[in-house]
Amino acid sequence: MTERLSAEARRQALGELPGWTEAQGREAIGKTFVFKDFNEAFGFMTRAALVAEKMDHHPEWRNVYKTVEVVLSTHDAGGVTALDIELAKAMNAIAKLTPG
Ligand code: H2B
Repeated sequence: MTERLSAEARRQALGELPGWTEAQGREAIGKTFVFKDFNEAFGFMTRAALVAEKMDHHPEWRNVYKTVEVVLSTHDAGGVTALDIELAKAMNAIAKLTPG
């Protein structure tokens, strides 16, 4: 099983992940993505979903119109692991491809 990152390792990883912060009240990381409109937001979610499914690692997320709130944690490990960092990086890369 993938290991939980220490608080220090989490901080270091977050330093290289623009927009991602520690989630409040639980061991997880989060980011709110804001797009141009619903079409861009849902396009992002569609691309991210395909990556997540391939990784067998799935986001908790909430979409309201052009905003997508994402929280990542590894439930099996009870915290943040390298899988969350990898998915967060992929989401940032996907969002960059999305005009808006
Ligand atoms: N996604 C996330 N975010 N955390 C997990 O612990 C997790 C998952 N576990 N997707 C996977 C699926 C697990 O339930 C399956 C059985 O591999």
